[in-house]
Amino acid sequence: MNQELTKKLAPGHTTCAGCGIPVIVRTILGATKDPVIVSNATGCLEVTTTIYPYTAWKIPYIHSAFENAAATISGVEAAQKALLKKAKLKKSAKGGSAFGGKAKLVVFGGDGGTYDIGLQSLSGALERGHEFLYVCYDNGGYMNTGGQRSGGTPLGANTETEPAGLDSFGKSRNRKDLMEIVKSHGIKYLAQANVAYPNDLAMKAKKALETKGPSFLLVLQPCTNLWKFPTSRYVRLGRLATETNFWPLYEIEKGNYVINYVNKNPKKVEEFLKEQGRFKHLFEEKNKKVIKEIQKSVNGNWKKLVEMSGSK
Ligand SMILES: Cc1ncc(C[n+]2csc(CCOP(=O)(O)OP(=O)(O)O)c2C)c(N)n1
Repeated sequence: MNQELTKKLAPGHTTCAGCGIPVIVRTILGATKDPVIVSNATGCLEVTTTIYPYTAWKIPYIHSAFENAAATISGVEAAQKALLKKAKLKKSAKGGSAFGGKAKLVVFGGDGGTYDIGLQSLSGALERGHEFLYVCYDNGGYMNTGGQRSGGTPLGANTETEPAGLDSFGKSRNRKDLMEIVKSHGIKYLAQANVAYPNDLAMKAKKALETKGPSFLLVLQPCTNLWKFPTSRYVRLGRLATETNFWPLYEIEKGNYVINYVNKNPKKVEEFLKEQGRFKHLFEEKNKKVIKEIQKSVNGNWKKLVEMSGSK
């Protein structure tokens, strides 16, 4: 494996075959040459990289509880500021030494840890204006514990806690609009990305890591376990999410919206749904109205985004 890529997160982890979480972490951390300190909420990334007595992390790493990963990094930032003030830390560290100079501070959390359980600590850290990057890798469910629904699970998905059956078509509500929630804190940079577009993700990571103050990235991470598709379709499926406008790529920089991938002829959302076992039941006659509902919401969200970005 390319040594540059594995400088911060080693290959010796235990994520599922075909999981994109390590790609997300390496792409984002690869966007800076500065030292980095990571705070990680409990979840798939944490359990697969820190199996006692081993660790796949080659940089300072703090496993935080589910609800306080952003509070942990707030403390690290305050400590770093104090050390800089006392001249016990250099403003920049040549050669990437972990403790020699000012580090970039990054949080990783899953959608359960971000949309739901850690939202209060994220909100507090954003509002206080700490300088850090928060990354939510969104696989649409609480995966480390077997696939419960989260505030990020899409309408109609079959999950362990809102299963599809005789009287249920799966998740009964739309996803929370996490980007708008984060935006409302008035931070300078946030963006929605997708692991299937790594160059776009790297560009956004660089901007986010150079932002003075808090920044935020919401990254789609197709989960072979929950979404139920063959690993060989991983990139294809990720791209379908964007090609159907289900998961648009966009940035909000100082309040200005920029769409990074414009579909002249977007595919129908059905194309994305039909590839996944978690939406299989929607193709039964009695549930087809839910597909229409999803398409309606995708169209509405896209229209809003286009209006916000001022493009046609
Ligand atoms: C307060 C609290 N509630 C529940 C748990 C149990 N728990 C640990 S990891 C996890 C799922 C994490 O889901 P998510 O944040 O989406 O990350 P993923 O596992 O999908 O990477 C749960 C429910 C916990 N550790 N702490």
